[in-house]
Amino acid sequence: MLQIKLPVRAYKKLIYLASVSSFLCFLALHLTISYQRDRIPYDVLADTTDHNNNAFGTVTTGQVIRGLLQKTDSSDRTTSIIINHDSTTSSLSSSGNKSKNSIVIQKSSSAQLLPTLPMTNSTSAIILSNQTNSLIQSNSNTNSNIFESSANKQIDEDISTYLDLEPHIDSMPILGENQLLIDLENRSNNNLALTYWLKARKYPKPKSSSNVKSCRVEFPNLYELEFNNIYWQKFTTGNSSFYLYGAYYDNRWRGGPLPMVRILAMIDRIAPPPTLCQIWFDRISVPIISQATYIYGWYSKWGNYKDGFLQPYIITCKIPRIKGLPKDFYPTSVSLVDNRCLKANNNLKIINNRPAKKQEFAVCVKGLDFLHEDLSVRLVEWIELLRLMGANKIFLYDLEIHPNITKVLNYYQNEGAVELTKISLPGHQPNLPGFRHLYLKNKLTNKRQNELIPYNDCLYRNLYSYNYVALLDIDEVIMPLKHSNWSDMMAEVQRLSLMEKNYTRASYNVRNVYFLDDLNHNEEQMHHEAHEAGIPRYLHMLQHVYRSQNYTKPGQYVKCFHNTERAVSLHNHFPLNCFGTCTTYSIPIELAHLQHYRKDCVGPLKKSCKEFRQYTTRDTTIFRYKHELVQRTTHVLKTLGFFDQNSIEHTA
Ligand SMILES: *[C@@H]1O[C@H](CO)[C@@H](O)[C@H](O)[C@H]1NC(C)=O
Ligand SMILES: *[C@@H]1O[C@H](CO)[C@@H](O)[C@H](O)[C@H]1NC(C)=O
Ligand SMILES: *[C@@H]1O[C@H](CO)[C@@H](O)[C@H](O)[C@H]1NC(C)=O
Ligand SMILES: *[C@@H]1O[C@H](CO)[C@@H](O)[C@H](O)[C@H]1NC(C)=O
Ligand SMILES: *[C@@H]1O[C@H](CO)[C@@H](O)[C@H](O)[C@H]1NC(C)=O
Ligand SMILES: *[C@@H]1O[C@H](CO)[C@@H](O)[C@H](O)[C@H]1NC(C)=O
Ligand SMILES: *[C@@H]1O[C@H](CO)[C@@H](O)[C@H](O)[C@H]1NC(C)=O
Ligand SMILES: CC(=O)N[C@H]1CO[C@H](CO)[C@@H](O)[C@@H]1O
Ligand SMILES: CC(=O)N[C@H]1CO[C@H](CO)[C@@H](O)[C@@H]1O
Repeated sequence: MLQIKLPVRAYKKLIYLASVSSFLCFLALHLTISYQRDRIPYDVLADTTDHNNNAFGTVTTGQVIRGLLQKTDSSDRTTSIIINHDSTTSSLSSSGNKSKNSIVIQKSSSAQLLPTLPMTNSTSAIILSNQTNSLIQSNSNTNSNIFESSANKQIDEDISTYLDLEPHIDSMPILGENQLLIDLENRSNNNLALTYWLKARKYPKPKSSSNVKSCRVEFPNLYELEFNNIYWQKFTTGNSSFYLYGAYYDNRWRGGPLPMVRILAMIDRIAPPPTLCQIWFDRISVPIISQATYIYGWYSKWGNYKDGFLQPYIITCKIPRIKGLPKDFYPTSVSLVDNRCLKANNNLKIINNRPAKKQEFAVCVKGLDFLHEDLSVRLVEWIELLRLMGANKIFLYDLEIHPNITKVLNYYQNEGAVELTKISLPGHQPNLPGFRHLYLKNKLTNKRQNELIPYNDCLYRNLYSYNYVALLDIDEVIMPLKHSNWSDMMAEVQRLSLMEKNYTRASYNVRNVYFLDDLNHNEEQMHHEAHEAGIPRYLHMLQHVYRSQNYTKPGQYVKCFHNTERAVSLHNHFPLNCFGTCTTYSIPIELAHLQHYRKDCVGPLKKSCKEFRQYTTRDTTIFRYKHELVQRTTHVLKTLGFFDQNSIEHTA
C-alpha cells in the first residue's frame, strides 16, 4: 500500500538501492566463507560438534574453538569430545598458511594440560603426547619439525566439490551419563556396581554423623573411590595397603549356614590388620557390617614372605542373617573400612553369576604376556583341541598380547568359546607394555604371586557355572588316553576315586610329561620322517608326537581339574584352601596325562631333562582328533587372513 503512494522516481531509487545493498551483502558473505575455508581444522571441529548435537554446534566456527578450549579447565567432558573425535592429528594454524606456529593435539589423557594452549599466534609449538603426558615446548625459530613441513606442502584441492560432502564420522548419539555408567560396569571387569550406584546415590543422606551410636553410613561416592592401575581399588589402613580386585558371592553349602562375600586382594602385609566389611544390598539404605577374615593365598616357603611385598589374599566376610530378607536376596556391593561408621573410599560389585544350567569344564589361563611373541597360530590349534576334548569355555586374562593374538581371541570371543579379561598389576608394579614383561621375567616370585588373582577370579566367577575348572598354560593339554573326551574320562575317574574313598575330591590331578620341541630331530633314536605326513606344518602339537618316556615325579608340575564345589583358593598346581581338607585324586597315567609342549624343561628340572631326552616314545594319541583339528584350525586361520590368498588359489 505504501509503495503505490510513492512517486515513480522514488520507487525506482528504492529498487536500485535494494539491489546494490544485496550485492554488497552477497560479497561480504562470500568473503567470510572463503576466509573460513582457509581454516580447515576449524571447520572440521565445527562439523564434529554439529553432528553430535553438541551444545556448541550452532555458533560460528571461530567461536566454537574458543568456546571449547575455554571450557577445558572446567569440564573434562568437553575435553574428551575434542580429543576423542580427533583420532588423527589435527593442527590448528592461527592465520591462513602464513603461520609457522602450530598446535598439535595427540589424544591426550591429561586434561589439565589443555588450558595452557595459546590461542594467540604465540611463537611456540606444543606437542601433547599420550605416551608420556609430557609437554614439549620448542621454539618456532628452531622447529624444523614434521608439522611445519606438512604445512608447507602444496595442497591444491578443488574445494567446490567438497562443499556439501558429509565426512564419515561416528554418528552414534552421545550417551547420557546413566548410560555411560552402565557401559562402564562392563569395562571395569564388572567390579564397579555402577547400576546400583545410580540408585543408591538417591538414597536420603544421613543427617548428622556426630551421633556415633546410631551412625548411618553413606554409600561411597563413585567419584571419591581410590583407584589403582585401572582395575584395582586401594584401601589404606594404618600402614597397610590393600589392592582390591574383585568381590564374589559364595553361598556353597559346604561353607556353613552363613553365605559369604569373598574379596580378591593383594596386601603388602603378611599379617593384615583387622578390618570390617560394609555389605550393601539393593533397597536397603544402610550397609550390613561384618568382620573380615583373611585367607592367605600363598605358601610362606615359596618366598617373598615379607611385609612390603604384595601378597595374595582371599578376604572373607560372612553375611549375618537378616530377619525378613528372602533367601535369594543377594548383596550388591561391598566396601572395606577400619571403622564401621566411616564412609568408604572403595566399593566392589559383588559378582554372582548363576546360569540356568551348570556346564562341565572351564579352562583358566593366567595373564597372557606375549607382546612380541606371535603365538597366534599355536593358540588356534590349542583352543580347537581343547574344544574337541570338551572344554565348554576358555577364560584368558590379557596383560599384553601381540595384535595377531588379539585377532584370534576376538574371533573366539565372538564365537562364545573364549572370554578375555584385561588385567593389570596393582600397586607400584610397572604396567607399561613391554616393561611389565621384563619385570615379570626378572621377578619370578612376584609374578607367581600376581598370577593368583586371575586364577582365583576365574574360579569365583565360575563357581556356579562349571563343575570343574582347569588352570592351564597355552602350551599344555590334559589328554584323555582311553576316552575321546574329558566328560567320559572324568566319569570314569569319579567312579575309580569313589571306589578308593567314598567322597568327591577337591581336585583331580594329572601327571606332567614333556613333548619337547627337539625330540623328533634325534634321528638316530627314532626312525621317522621330520614331518608328519598329511598334516600342515604350522600345527605344532600335531607335528610333535614324540615325548619322553619318564613322567615328572608324582605331584610335581601336575595340573588339576579343580572341583568348584570344594575349592576356596587355587594355585597353579593344586588348590591351596578348600572346604575341609584339600583332597586330591591322582588320575592314573593310563587314563590321562598333561602333555606339555616346550622347547626345554623348566629350570629346576634341567638335570632330569637329560634323561627325558634319552628315553623317548612316539605318542600319537592326539591323532584321534587329527581330522577335525586340521579342518577347524585351518578354517579359522583362513578366515582370519593368515594365509596368502594367492597361494591358496594356486595350490587348489
Ligand atoms: C597413543 O596413541 C596412539 C594412536 O592413537 C596409540 O596407538 C597408542 O596406543 C597410544 N599410546 C598410549 C600409551 O596410550
Ligand atoms: C556386558 O558384556 C556382556 C558380555 O561380555 C554383554 O552380554 C552385556 O550385554 C554387556 N552389558 C552391557 C550393559 O553392555
Ligand atoms: C605397622 O604399624 C603397626 C602399628 O600401627 C606397627 O606395630 C608395625 O610395626 C608397623 N609395621 C611396619 C612394617 O611399619
Ligand atoms: C564324549 O564322547 C562320547 C563318546 O564318544 C559321546 O557319547 C559324548 O557325547 C561325548 N561327550 C561330550 C560332552 O562331548
Ligand atoms: C558313599 O556315600 C554316599 C553318601 O555320601 C552313600 O549314599 C553311598 O552309599 C556310599 N557308597 C558306598 C559304596 O559306601
Ligand atoms: C626313565 O625311563 C627309563 C626307561 O623307561 C627307565 O629305565 C628309568 O629308570 C626311568 N627313570 C626314572 C627316574 O624313572
Ligand atoms: C600378523 O602380524 C604380522 C606382523 O605385524 C602381519 O604382517 C600379519 O599380517 C599379521 N597376520 C594377520 C593374520 O593379521
Ligand atoms: C595468503 C598467503 O599468505 N598466501 C601464501 C600461501 O603460501 C604460498 C606459498 O608458501 C605463498 O606464495 C602465498 O603468498
Ligand atoms: C608474527 C605475527 O603474526 N605476530 C602477530 C601476533 O599477534 C599480535 C596481536 O595479537 C600481532 O601484533 C603480531 O604482529
